Amino acid sequence: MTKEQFITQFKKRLSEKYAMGVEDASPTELYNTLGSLMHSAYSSDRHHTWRQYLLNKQKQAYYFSIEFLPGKLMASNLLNMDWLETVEEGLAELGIDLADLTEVEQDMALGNGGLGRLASCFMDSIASCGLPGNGNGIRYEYGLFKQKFIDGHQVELPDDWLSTGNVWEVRKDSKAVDVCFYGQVHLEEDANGKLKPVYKNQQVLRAVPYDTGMIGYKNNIVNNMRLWSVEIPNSEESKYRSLEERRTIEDLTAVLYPDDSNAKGQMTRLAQEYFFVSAGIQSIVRYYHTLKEPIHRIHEYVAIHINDTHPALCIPEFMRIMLDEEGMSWEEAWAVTLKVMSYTNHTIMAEAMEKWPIDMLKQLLPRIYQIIEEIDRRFVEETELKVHDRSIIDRTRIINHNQVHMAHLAIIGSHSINGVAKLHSELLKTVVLHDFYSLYPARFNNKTNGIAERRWLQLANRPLSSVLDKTIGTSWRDNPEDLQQLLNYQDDQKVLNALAAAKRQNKENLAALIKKTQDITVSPDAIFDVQIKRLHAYKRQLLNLMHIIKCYQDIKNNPDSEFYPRVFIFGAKAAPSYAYAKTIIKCINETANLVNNDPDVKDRLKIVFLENYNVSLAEVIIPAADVSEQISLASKEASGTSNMKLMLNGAVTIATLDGANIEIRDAVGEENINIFGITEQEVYDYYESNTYSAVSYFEKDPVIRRVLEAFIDGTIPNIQSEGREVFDSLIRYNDEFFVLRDFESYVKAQEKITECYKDKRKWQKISLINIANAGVFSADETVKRYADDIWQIEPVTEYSSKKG
Ligand code: T68
Repeated sequence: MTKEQFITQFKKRLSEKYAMGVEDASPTELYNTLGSLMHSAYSSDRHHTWRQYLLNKQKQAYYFSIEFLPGKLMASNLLNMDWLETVEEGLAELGIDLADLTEVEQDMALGNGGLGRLASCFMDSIASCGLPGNGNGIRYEYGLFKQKFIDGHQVELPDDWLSTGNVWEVRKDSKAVDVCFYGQVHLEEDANGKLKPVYKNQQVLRAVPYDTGMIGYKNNIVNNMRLWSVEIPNSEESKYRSLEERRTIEDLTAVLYPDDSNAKGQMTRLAQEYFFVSAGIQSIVRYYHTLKEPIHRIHEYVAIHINDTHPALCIPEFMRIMLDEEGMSWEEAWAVTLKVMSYTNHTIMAEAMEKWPIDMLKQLLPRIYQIIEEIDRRFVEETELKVHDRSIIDRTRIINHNQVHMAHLAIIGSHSINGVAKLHSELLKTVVLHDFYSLYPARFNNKTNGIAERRWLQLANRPLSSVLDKTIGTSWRDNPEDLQQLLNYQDDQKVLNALAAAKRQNKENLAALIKKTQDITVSPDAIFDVQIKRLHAYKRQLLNLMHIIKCYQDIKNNPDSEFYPRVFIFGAKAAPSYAYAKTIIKCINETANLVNNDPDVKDRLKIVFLENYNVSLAEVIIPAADVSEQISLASKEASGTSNMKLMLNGAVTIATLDGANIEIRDAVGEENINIFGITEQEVYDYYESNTYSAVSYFEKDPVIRRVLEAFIDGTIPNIQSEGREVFDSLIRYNDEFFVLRDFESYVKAQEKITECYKDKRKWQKISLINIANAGVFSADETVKRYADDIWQIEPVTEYSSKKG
């Protein structure tokens, strides 16, 4: 498409849609016009992709995830369609700035953090690699809450993201399916002597799919992300007489549970899980039948991926359909289920491991519960023959202590179980899932996470992208590993200066946003030190805050001493019922108030906690970061992905040896990253010996004492109860995440960073080395490994007649 063609089509579409010319149209109208033009353009590719998969009878993967976090889609769709430049120039000619239109789009925030964003990076990469893979999830009417700070406290407001419409989705009424809950079930013999379930008093709900095209990068492939929404089926209308009754049904897909630490709203959450699982699997099986292949070969055409345990009901639901609807024997059904299913674990935190009370599962999903019971019974029977020590059965079976263990179900029913970084996958084998590893060693594997480098570099950081193009050519845009070529320029002052200038531009951009949204003035000359991730005790935002307080106290004690200016930037949401996380937010905000307004500080220290951290904000923060804070307690962060995004954008990492930080260190070399803190082995040694004493650090280290006293002695105003809570968590409750243990080495690593930053040339070189080595973390590579090792799917080749 030429620029002229675009302009003509754009004006025509605007006139058809709104009966208007460009001069009269609002940004929203212009945005909708462009969106609808794009949608029409990629729809034929989408149809074509689908036809190819069908005609080739291509094996397809389905990524089941209770969260997707795509952010905004306009710019990334334009990039992947190869329209970006043409559209930008065409719009400019009409006096329109594309950036003003993308402002209109609301973030699609159907996830909490890493897990949901990973799912969306994978969607982009799967399509971009030409792989037949689709997403399956829930179309929440409200996204993750909008975060506001009132008096320093987090307040949650609804995120009504659909209020302005959604140009990318297509409602597919013809593909709706019924999903059943509650009632009673018993088995009866049919005419052939087979046992069949007979149901009474079921609640039938309608699952309606909304499909969003997942556009591959310049390859004309468009896959599908299918999100399900609940409705009351026509046949059931008469049952729900009051608005209130209807509302309880419709609430099923209303909100995303932002909570992974607390058991509130359990029944709805469980119903949500079954709802999207059942709808997704029914639609897959229905599609499979159009291929006219025998049902016992379904694993040759379908791979289902269980993203964390939330979709683990895929296993009994798939069994149900194979048994009750396809008439398979248990053995046949189990054999195909195992081959179809695979599972990724994203956490070692025990409290995030899902368990459901038996009574609840039985009541909500009686048939599914029967099937889980039988899976459990057979697992016990089979395992008894394999092991000497019976206690392993108690630790691994699905149903135990009145609860159903979803991770156990996912592991027992999947042929592949992977962790998300090398260390994490090792810990799964040796500690967290060790019993399962001893039973099924061949199922365990690692797939280190990756990021969509198109979004996180090409789109988010155009100044850097243009320096890269000029220095190493443009091949890195297709093949991020080519960023390695930048290593040839590590001593080239001109290139280093150009990189520094790009960083400067991004910092000015962020500084402007900080001024606009928080009314805080920050200088781009300062070090921009960034910690962006969900707020959680194990991620240790508190360690960061303690270091900031130490810096503040140093300045106060010695106001004329030299202190290199730093801006500490936070972005984080706390789960609404996670009180401690909210306490930390309050403490950071009140410290910010104190420090930012203290004349003694003379602007050398600034603290900015950006409200409502989300994908769009990340796209502004990450390119501007100098320092990347990856400071979780070793062993606790499964992988992390902001660590990869920040490195790709030239930030220098300060990190513990946790998650993918270890692989980042291996990629850049010890001297180009700042490692501190105890190792995962030391953490486990402490657990074993029970010798950690937080209070001893408080007693023997005057710096720690001074910092902690600031929480309770009024130094930081307005945190009477919060400051006490933090103090107690460390001293009274012995500092669960070893913050005091790591404090001294963290401070030293921070001092090293400041010294290094002062040596501009050295810093720029380290930054370059980080960019150059970030290519290995491309999600394209990650999904190719999933495709080869787990899903056994292949990229499309035009109408190959592989399967006749
Ligand atoms: C994250 N997990 C990991 N979970 O914490 C992070 N959990 O290390 C990793 O990089 C990322 O997954 C991708 O693998 C999550 O984000 C959740 O958000 C979550 C939500 C509900 C329940 C449990």
